[in-house]
Amino acid sequence: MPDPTVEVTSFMSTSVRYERQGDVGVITVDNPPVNALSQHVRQGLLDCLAEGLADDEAKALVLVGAGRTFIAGADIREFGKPLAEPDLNGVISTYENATKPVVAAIHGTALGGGLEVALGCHYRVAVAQGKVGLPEVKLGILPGAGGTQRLPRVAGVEAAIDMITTGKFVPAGKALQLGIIDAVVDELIPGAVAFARKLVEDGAPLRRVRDMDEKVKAFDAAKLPEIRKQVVKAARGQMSPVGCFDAVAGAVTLPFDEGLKNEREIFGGLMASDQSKALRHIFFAEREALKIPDVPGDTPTLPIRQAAIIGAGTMGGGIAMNFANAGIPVKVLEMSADALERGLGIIRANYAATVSKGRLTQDAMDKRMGLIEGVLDYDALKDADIIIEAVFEEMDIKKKVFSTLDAVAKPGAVLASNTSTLDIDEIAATTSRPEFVIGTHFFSPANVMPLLELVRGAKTSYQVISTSMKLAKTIGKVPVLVGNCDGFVGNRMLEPYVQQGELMLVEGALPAQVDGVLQRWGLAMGPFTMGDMAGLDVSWRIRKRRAATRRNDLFWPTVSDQICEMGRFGQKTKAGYYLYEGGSRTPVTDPKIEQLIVEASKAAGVERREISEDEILKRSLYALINEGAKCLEEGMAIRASDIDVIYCFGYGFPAWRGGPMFQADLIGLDKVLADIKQFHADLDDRWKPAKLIETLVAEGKSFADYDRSR
Ligand code: 3H9
Repeated sequence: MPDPTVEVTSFMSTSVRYERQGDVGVITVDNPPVNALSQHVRQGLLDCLAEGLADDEAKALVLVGAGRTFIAGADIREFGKPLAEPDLNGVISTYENATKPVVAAIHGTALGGGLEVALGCHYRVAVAQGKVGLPEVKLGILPGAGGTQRLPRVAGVEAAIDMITTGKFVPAGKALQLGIIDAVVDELIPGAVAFARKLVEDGAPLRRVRDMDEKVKAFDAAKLPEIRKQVVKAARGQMSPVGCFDAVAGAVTLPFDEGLKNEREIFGGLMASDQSKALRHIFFAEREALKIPDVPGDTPTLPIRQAAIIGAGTMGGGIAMNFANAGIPVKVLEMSADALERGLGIIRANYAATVSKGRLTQDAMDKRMGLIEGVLDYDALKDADIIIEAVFEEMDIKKKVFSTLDAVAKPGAVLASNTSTLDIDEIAATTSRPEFVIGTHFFSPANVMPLLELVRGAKTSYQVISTSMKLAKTIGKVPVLVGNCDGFVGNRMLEPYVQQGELMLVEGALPAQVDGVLQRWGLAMGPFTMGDMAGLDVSWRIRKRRAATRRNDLFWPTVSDQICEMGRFGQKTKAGYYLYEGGSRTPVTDPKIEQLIVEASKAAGVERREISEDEILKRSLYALINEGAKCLEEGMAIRASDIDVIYCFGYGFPAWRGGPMFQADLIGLDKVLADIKQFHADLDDRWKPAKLIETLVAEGKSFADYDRSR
């Protein structure tokens, strides 16, 4: 039913409309799902403003978003093509120069171009749950519609640099303190309309942010070089934070219009960069991964009101924290009171560390701890809607746990195994309900790492898949559904990658050299630093398990085994490939290990040679790509972009490189294939090219084409 108090004067655009509430005109952007600023919205904003200004009954105007949010930014789908008129900067300056007061009314998230539009309004109000932010940096660009010039004018230069170079969101209360908004209102439209009316009554000025330069003038420009250094360091090769900084610095050093021009120039360079393409790819890939082709989007999900975790070790504890953080009560089962107390103690210490850094209040910590209940008896799990087993990675132990669970868990409970390599069907077969069994491969530390590989067994039901995907989002994870094979997708790909690292050591490289090349390229860490962090004993155990079935015609390097035989398992034993003295996490080169590597070359009869940076990079990256292609052709990954999500969210692959499969397309699959073939000829059969790559190259296609065809 239309509201009789609202006078609808006309509908000029289907996505932006103008209505009047008494003496205040309301412009509503209605472009689901997030009111992005598509071309028709930009045009609608201009048309409705013109109508509001021409409406003699309207003394002031309010701009609001329909549905769940204010405007969440430019329409990212329009990027990469020539932008159609009207241009957003023009729309914003038209609002800024309007002859009646315009108030932006914010709920949900006012992001990117959305916040820039709000900053073009004369005043801004928000509901308490509203948030604002300029997250363009995460898409490899900068706020290109005046955000880098207007935000420092309202929030101050340091706060603006922080927000714009990190993309962090700021809640309404903080936004008010910073001066980004002018008031927090209880009810969105009534509050904004009342605020607008009061402006008219008070004869408040048409305040243009571009003219508000007290805060930028008060800032000491001499501080800029030092802040820039910090931004460059934190960016670790990503260009957009630095571009963002340089544009904000322009707000300090240049007059407004020149600052805008400077912003525009940097924006153009960033928008055209491969980094921005990569980051936009990952933005959409993360969302695409939620869509499972054969599982209907409207599959009903099971309610998850009570969770349970088996095992209070590092993994179990981290997983439990995810549930508590999301407000879901969780029971943690251990076999002895001592182990349980130790596990709960670690959780408590983790939370306390966050409190001490000021990132969590004591009250919130107490609430979260209150949601975690330690138990010692399987019987206590009988009410749980999901039970995640996080015990030792050994098939026999997991099987025992699952047959016990089958007897205890209520009908309809999801039974999940947190395994990183084991066969989920073999585990499911120990229960009478394999359709309720799914693999949940969390990454360590489980309370921090965003990726969750969900492993689909042969019999896992649609409902369990849908429930698990939804639950993963609820607990703040980035889920990717993968098939059931040894190592699933992420770890399966990691194996040939790490093997190339180990082979290169025997051929002539050293750990710090390999790690250094990959880190400089942007990876969070190279294979040896990563092995030391994860624990070298983990892969040692897996290698032993597979020793009987591995190919005898290939050379298998033994350096890692020898290091493990010395009792050096990495960071946890203060020594692995590197030394970690005094509990430090910084790897220090150990001449003993370098000697061991040189000896290993001798023992293998290999004459050590100089291994170039290019070779290290290609052999590492192409090992991932070739195995990734095999995962795709076997259907273990649904799409190439899912693999990119796995690598960027779980393995420290820089999002601004877009993931290994995106890199393959960027380099050109034909070039990648030619190099793989060369490695195959020069090195060994590990480099047999994946059939899918050969087929795609023969058809002149890329991984992205392959994704689109499915
Ligand atoms: C910008 O503004 C540049 C300007 O400075 C300068 C211009 C000159 N465009 O995330 P969700 C889609 S750059 C197009 O699942 P949530 C998304 O793909 C932009 N589409 O929802 C998904 O589609 P599908 C700066 C967009 O509730 C659907 O909406 N802004 C856009 O979990 C639902 O999304 C940003 O970077 C968009 N801007 O989270 C904000 N945004 O259903 C980016 C979303 O087909 N967006 N979609 O898969 C977000 O951070 C989150 O989407 C948001 C909602 C927090 C808004």
